[in-house]
Amino acid sequence: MLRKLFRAVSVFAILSVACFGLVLFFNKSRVSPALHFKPYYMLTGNDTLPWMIKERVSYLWTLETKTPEAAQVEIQAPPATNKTLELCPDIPPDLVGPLHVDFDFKRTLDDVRQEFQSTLQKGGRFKPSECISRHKVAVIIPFRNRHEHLRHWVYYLHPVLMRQQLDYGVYVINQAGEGVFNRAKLMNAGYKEALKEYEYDCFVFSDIDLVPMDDRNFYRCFDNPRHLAVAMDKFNFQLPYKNYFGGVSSLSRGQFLKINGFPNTYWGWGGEDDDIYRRIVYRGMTVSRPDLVTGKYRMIKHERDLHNEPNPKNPDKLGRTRWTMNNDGINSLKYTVKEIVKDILYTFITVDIDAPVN
Ligand code: BGN
Repeated sequence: MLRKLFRAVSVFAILSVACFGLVLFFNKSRVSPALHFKPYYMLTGNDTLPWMIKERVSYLWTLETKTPEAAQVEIQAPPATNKTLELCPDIPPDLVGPLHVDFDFKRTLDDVRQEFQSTLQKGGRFKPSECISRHKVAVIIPFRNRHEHLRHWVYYLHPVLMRQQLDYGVYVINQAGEGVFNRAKLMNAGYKEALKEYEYDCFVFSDIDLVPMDDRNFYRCFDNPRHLAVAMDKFNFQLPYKNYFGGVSSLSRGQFLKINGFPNTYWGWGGEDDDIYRRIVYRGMTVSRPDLVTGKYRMIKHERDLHNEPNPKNPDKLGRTRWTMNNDGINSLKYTVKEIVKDILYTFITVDIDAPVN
């Protein structure tokens, strides 16, 4: 009887070992190469025999029951969580070229806010999400009582600046009070205020009533100061004169400082842009420009502004730029900030520039 029992147990033990051997043999090809050299149980740090057998069998069981897809997923690298962005290409890929621009449409500022509220950050700030921009640009707009122009400007310019993949902010510099207007001094104040917020390396100075007709006209900085508004409709899509530097221009921080910024003393209309042109030349730089097709602009028609009459003193001042530019500029700028309002479309900064009444 005892002998029978012993024989039965032996046969059962032999059969068990044989089955285990077979399972191991048939699953060999599905175990990763690393596991051939270093068995799974040796990787676990627990090497009691029953535990090893249990682990081995359950491991092979999981291999057996997995679908091929699931097994595939397991050997894939984990999905990248914080993808590193690359620098944007020098030529942005989504530019469209010539643009249709008209000012008849009755869009309100609120309409425009609605349109851009999901793409812009407060203060009219933007940076591309798909790459790291090569250009940190502050767009500075001297301003007073031109809200009807502002809505057109933001409507047309934001998409252009976005397609150009700029890391940019729009700063509307509003002259407080009813004194004589001073475009260049407002632009100096804009330069200062923008730099308080962000490390901009490029400054585009734009009149509020000028909209580019081609998105290949880059709102960025170049090796030399750039004049962008070279072909305005009001000048029959030509430069009005060879040294014209009005409307829209860009200067890097270094270029701006090299000319001591812009003059603060041109009150009223005319001459400050010619002064800036001279500063550039006197500091040994040239003016860079787009061609007359890329550089086309539409100007919003308007009545002449109040308190911005041509100043008869300004032509005379121009003759002295070479000497005055060292002491009249960013190094002598004085103004006070009255208010800063962060709209979704722009940062609106009201400044007191101590303007004479007449
Ligand atoms: C010029 C003005 C510029 C103006 C252009 C275009 C002067 C200085 C007088 C010697 N220059 O005549 O400021 O941008 O016309 O309108 O007034």
